Amino acid sequence: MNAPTEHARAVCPHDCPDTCAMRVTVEAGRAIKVVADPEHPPTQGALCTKVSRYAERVHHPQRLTRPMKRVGRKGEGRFEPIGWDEAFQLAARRLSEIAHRAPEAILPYSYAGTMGLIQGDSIAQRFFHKLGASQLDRTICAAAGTAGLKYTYGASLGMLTEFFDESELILIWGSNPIASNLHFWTRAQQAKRRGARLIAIDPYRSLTAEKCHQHIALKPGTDSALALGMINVLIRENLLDHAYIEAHTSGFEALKARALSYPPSRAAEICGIDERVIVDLARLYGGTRKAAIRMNYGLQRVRGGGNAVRAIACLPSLTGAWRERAGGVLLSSGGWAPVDSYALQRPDLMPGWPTRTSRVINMNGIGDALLHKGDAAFGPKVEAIVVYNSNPVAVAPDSERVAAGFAREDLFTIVLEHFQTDTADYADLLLPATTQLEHLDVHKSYGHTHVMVNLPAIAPVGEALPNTEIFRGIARHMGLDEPALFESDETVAQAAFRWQDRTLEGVDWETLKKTGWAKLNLPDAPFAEGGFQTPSGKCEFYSERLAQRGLDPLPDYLPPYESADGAPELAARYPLAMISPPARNFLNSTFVNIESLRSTEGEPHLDMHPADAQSRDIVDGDQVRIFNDRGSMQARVRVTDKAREGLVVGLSIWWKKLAPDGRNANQVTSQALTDLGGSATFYDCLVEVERV
Ligand SMILES: Nc1nc2c(c(=O)[nH]1)N[C@H]1C(S)=C(S)[C@@H](COP(=O)(O)OP(=O)(O)OC[C@H]3O[C@@H](n4cnc5c(=O)[nH]c(N)nc54)[C@H](O)[C@@H]3O)O[C@H]1N2
Ligand SMILES: Nc1nc2c(c(=O)[nH]1)N[C@H]1C(S)=C(S)[C@@H](COP(=O)(O)OP(=O)(O)OC[C@H]3O[C@@H](n4cnc5c(=O)[nH]c(N)nc54)[C@H](O)[C@@H]3O)O[C@H]1N2
Ligand code: SF4
Ligand SMILES: [Mo]
Repeated sequence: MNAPTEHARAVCPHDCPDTCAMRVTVEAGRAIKVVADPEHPPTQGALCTKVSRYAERVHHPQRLTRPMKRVGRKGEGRFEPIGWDEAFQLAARRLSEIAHRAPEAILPYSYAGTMGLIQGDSIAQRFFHKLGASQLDRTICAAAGTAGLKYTYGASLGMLTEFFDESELILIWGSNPIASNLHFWTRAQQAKRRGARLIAIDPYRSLTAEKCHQHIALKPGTDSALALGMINVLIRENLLDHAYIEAHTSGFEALKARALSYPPSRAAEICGIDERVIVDLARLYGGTRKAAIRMNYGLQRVRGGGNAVRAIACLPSLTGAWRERAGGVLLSSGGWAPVDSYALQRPDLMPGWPTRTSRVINMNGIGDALLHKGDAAFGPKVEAIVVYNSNPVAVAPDSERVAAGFAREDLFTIVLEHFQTDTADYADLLLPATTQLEHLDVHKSYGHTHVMVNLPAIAPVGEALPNTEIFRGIARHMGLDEPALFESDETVAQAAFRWQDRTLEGVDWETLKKTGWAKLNLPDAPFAEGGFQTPSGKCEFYSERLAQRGLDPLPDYLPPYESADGAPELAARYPLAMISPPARNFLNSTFVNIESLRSTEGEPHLDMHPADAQSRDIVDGDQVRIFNDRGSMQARVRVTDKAREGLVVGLSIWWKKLAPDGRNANQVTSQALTDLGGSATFYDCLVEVERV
């Protein structure tokens, strides 16, 4: 009895482009080991360090195992355990009362704690749609890039990741794959061994940039200028594939006119790099057949993020790199999978749908939204917030305001979590959710093109329940009788994909459950013969849809809100640009409470250029205060030229309560939104730094 058993069919649930397949070893009902599924090609036989420790996280002594209600003051984090029935009743009573009066005073808040389509946004969305609650615009991460791709290619589509190892040139642009896209990095290294040249484009000499042949350290938020400078050279030196441009793109003449106003000298000035670097880069790019670009979201967390992605996305259509399967651009492959969002989320359950839809609140403005008193323009004051799959008090920008919002005595807060996070401390009701090893889910990936199934390996830990079951419980106690709210996870899973789609030929739910994954049926070189998903079917250099919205139809450089170009007066007071990209051993704020991973990161650091340190009388190892008008945090300085002059880097996202000063980088980030998509601008942030 109880001999260890091996379960295949688990999927890493984290917000990571790699979406690994895992195998779980279970002994006496406990998961004792999680390893890579050796048979799943994209996983390449290895998980990252973080998720190799997944069993430690699942059975962590601090896992939430019982529902709890608040007994202390808001934010104090003191709770007492209650039964599920009482928890459901408390939730149902309060939500019913508000829903009856002002359904839009209820706000769901969630992101990608799990990327699973079932425990992500299925029953939860149906529930909030049925109530007529406000909707959340889920824009904290990728919305600018998503919009950039949509207006250029038609959807989140790109090169297939498996062909990067054949590339002759790879531009790793706004991406740090050693930390955040490990399985791509393995392929990039294979390409390198075959003679490919790797170039990192990043203001910071990241772990990845350090290992590339060349590192182009531009100023943050200036990528569109670099791309337009490259386009200028490609055009002037005729490094173009005219046949491809003619057949598969639209708006070339207009783009040409725009790019001619970005000679390399001007672009170099904007980017803070040498003119020569741009000319050489463009010549190399234009002269290489198998030229690939791995963009990632790091470059679009600034005001001009959408335009930057658009400008870069134009490059392979100008040179015809798309003709090669090892050429093109990959930012996200998420749009290839035939996910049936309508069936999963059922927007038709909204009262008055489709003519009347609910108020939409952009999650990047959650601080302001929670502090808004309500008026005709905004709608009713937010009276209840239900948080799942996210930790906004740590991850959302302008955190002083976020925390002040969550601290409101009159706000009813439900948090579904694995752990008592910074956000959980503010809950009125804290409900224990299952982890990926304890529930069913299905996945697509934004870094490869497989669809996958995750089957539960163990029973729920303690009294934890899947998100879906928690929402069903609340709905039942509210007396709702809409059948769509009570479908089983397996029924919902079967509706998650459009099985008739040609990309899923020969695959159905039963076979997918058995095999664990299926590779989408796609051509190796998706745009070799055009076939973009825009209204014109072309790669749209000029976007009619943007023009119709009164926006610039062509990609352009927009100075960051917080920069010497964008706000000279602010830059005089706060001269340092701060970015806070992911730490290798955390996944956003997940894993910060896992001791072994936190101890590897050590403590909050700030990387600072020697010249910037010297002029502030700061030496390596000093404790410093980082501040601007929004707030401040402390960190230990590492004086290093990894950060270009004028830039400081604080790898993130720390739990505030596990940082020595109880604060993190989002104390200083802003709620301002990007040009397209309404995305967050975490890396568009000016600060000053002083020794404490
Ligand atoms: N280990 C680990 N892996 C992760 C995550 C994690 O927290 N930890 N997070 C996951 C999530 S949610 C996401 S969205 C992805 C994010 O992964 P990436 O998209 O790779 O994004 P970032 O780490 O934000 O940024 C990558 C690089 O962009 C650089 N950068 C910052 N600003 C600019 C700019 O203006 N221009 C350019 N060219 N570069 C810039 C940063 O210095 C950084 O080295 O990773 C996922 N994977
Ligand atoms: N300063 C700064 N801030 C950033 C970023 C940055 O680079 N710098 N990156 C931004 C980006 S790209 C992103 S994507 C966001 C990420 O922000 P979030 O999506 O909030 O990601 P996490 O911090 O990982 O928090 C996810 C939470 O969901 C919980 N969770 C996981 N699975 C489940 C489940 O099945 N059920 C329930 N109920 N809970 C679950 C986890 O325990 C975890 O606490 O942060 C953003 N914030
Ligand atoms: S976090 Fe990314 S690399 Fe690590 S196991 Fe999950 S999918 Fe794979
Ligand atoms: Mo993200």
